[in-house]
Amino acid sequence: MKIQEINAMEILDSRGNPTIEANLWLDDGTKARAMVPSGASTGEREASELRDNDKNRFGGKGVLKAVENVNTIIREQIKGRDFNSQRELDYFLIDLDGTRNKSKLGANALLAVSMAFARASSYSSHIPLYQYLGGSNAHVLPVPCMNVINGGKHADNTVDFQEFMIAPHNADSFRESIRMGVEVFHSLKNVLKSKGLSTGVGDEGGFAPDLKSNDEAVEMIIKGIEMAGLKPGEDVSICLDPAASEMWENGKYKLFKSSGKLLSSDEMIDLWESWSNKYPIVLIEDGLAENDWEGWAKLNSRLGNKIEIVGDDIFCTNKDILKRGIEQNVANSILIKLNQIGTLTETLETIEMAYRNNFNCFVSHRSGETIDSFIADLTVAVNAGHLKTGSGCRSERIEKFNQLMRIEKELGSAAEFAGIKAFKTDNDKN
Ligand code: 2PG
Ligand code: MG
Repeated sequence: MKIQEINAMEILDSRGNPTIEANLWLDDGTKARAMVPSGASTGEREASELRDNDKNRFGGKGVLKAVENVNTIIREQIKGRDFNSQRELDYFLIDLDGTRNKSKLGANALLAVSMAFARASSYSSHIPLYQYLGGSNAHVLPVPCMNVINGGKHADNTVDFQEFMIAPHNADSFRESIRMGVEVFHSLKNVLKSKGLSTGVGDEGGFAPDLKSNDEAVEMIIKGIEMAGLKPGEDVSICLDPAASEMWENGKYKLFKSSGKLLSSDEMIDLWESWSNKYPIVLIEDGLAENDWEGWAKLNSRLGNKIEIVGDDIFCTNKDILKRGIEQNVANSILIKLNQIGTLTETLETIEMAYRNNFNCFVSHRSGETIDSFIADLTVAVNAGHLKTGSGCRSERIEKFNQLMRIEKELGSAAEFAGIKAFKTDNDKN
C-alpha cells in the first residue's frame, strides 16, 4: 500500500479545543480521514500530546506544530513509500519520532496518521474497518457503559467522582441495549427535574447536578433505572470511574468537591467495598490513583474476584506498564485509549498482552472527542465486549453508538451481544 499523499489540519474537538485531523490518500485513489481526541484527566505516563503553548492562540492549546510535523517531516518520509502493513507504518513513525513518549513529533500527530492509514487500507481492501483490524472473527457487540452522571474534572458541580455509568446488559442485541440505556438516561432526567436539580450536561453528555453526596449520584441512577421499568443489577448495572488520580495529594484522597473529607488509601478501598456491597456495581475504573500501586494491589485482592477492576491512568494503554501491573496483580482489566500510547499497533499489542494474561479490555473515548467513530470499530475488532463512549446525548458520543448499530446490522446473524459476561464479575465462576 503506497501512500500517495498526506496532509493534516487543525480542527476543533467537542470542548472547542484544537485537535488534529489527517487526510491520507493511497495510490489506488482511496482516501481516508482520522481525527484525534483529547483527555482532561490524563495519566502522567501518557504519550505526549503536542500543543503549541502559544498563549495568543486558544490559550496555548493550538496544535499547529503537530500539524506542521505531519505536513513536513512525516509527509517527506512516508509520501510515495510502500507499507506492507499497519505495523510497518506505525514502527516507521515511532522510529521517526525517536523519543520514548513521542514528544518530538507528538502522539497526536502520529495517531492521526496511524488511524488514517488503517481506515484508508480498509477502504482499499473493501473490508469494513472492524474486520480489517480484527479479522473474520470480529463479531462481539459491546455493552455500552453510558456515563449518565458527570463529576470530577468533567463538570463544575459538587460531585467528586468523575463518571457514573449504566451498563444495560440484559438485552438480546446492541440496539436493544442502547434503547434501554437511553430510556434510563431520559428517566434519570425526569428524576433530577422532579427534585429541582439541574439537567444540564457535562463534557461526556451525562447530567451534572449539584448533589449532597457522591452516594446520591448512584441513588438517583437506581431510581432512573426503576422509573424506566428496568431492574437494577438484573437488567442494568452500574460502573464507576472516580478518576482517583485527580483527588490524590500527599498520599491522601481529597473529596473536596462534596464534603471536604480526606481519605487514606485503605479508607478508599473500604468505600469501594461498601459501595459494591450495597449497589449493583460491576466495574470500577481508577478507584485509586496512578501512583498508589500498593493500594491497587490491595483493592484488587479485596474486590478483583467480584467485580472488574480497570486500570486507566495507572496503565496508560502502555504494554510495559501493563506488564508490571500483571506481575503485581493490581487489576483484572485495562482501559484502552489509542491516544494514550499514540499508534494503533501499540494499542493492539497492549490488548494482546491483556488477553494473554486473562485481563479484560475496556475500550474508551476521551472527554474531548470528535465525530470520528474509530473506537466503535476497534471495540468489535478485538471482541472487547464493553466500551464507554458517553451518555445518551451529544453527537460526538452518539456517533460511536450509531456506528455500532451499523456494524451490528452488517454482521447480521453473526453478531453476538456480549451481555453481562463481558464483565469480570463473580458470574465468571457460574
Ligand atoms: C477517563 C476519560 C474518559 P479523560 O478518565 O477515563 O472518560 O477522561 O479523557 O478526560 O482522561
Ligand atoms: Mg478513566
